[in-house]
Amino acid sequence: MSTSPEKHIEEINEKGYSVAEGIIDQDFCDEIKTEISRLERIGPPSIAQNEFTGYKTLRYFDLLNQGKVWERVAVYPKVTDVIRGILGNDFLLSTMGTAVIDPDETTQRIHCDDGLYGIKRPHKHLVCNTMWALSDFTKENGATRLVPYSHKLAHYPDDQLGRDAARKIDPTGADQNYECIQAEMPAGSVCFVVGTCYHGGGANMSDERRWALTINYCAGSQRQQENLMLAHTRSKLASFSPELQAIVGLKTSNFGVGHINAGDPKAILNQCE
Ligand SMILES: O=C(O)CCC(=O)C(=O)O
Repeated sequence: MSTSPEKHIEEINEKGYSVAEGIIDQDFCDEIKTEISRLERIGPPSIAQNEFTGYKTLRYFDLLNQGKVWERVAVYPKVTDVIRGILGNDFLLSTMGTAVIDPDETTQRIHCDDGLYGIKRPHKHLVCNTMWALSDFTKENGATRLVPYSHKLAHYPDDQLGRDAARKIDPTGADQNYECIQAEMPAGSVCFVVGTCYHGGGANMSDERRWALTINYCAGSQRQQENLMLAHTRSKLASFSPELQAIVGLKTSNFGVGHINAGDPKAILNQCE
């Protein structure tokens, strides 16, 4: 069973990740899976499949332009309560994707999600990812691999020094040079992974699909991975809930980042396209 947001925030700060079991209702998991199946019927995944993204992993993006269900995913309170404690009140939605791993997928390269910003480590929390288990995550079907305490390392995982440092944390065993645990969790759970934590998808050695989402948030000071302000028409933005409008970027952060003419960017909703 899941514990309080404070417990998860404490654990993320300490270990780099935390699993919140059973925080997504089964009905909601089913609704999301039905929506992913619909996306599959109407078109191919958004991203070219490659060694990093996986050859047997379905990754759909631009989800807020697909179905209404994604609007609820983005602002799911049991998730955003924890995100707020990690990234601050002015956090933003950074990118929403599916991460559905089919049988015979191999392990994904170990990486960290804020590596793309290239900021010298260690640094304060700028990104927090949430891995949503829509079906059980097991070692056999590719549960996310994580390197505990790696968020404190001074090097990125591609860096040889980073690999050595990770080995020092736990010198027993090796998996792509890292000692990983796997986020085994029942359907309806969410694994929070801070942007500095080394992690990667697992190999799916089972004969079943691992259904998952990767919903990624960033601090208000950072650029979002998906260009969410340009991805939606003004009328679409106007139809979002105030909370969703704020986290896609219709607000200023840190008292000034994201302004339009020194004012609240939300004013664009009253202007013509
Ligand atoms: O699928 C997973 O378990 C991890 C996914 C991930 O880390 C990524 O795609 O960046």
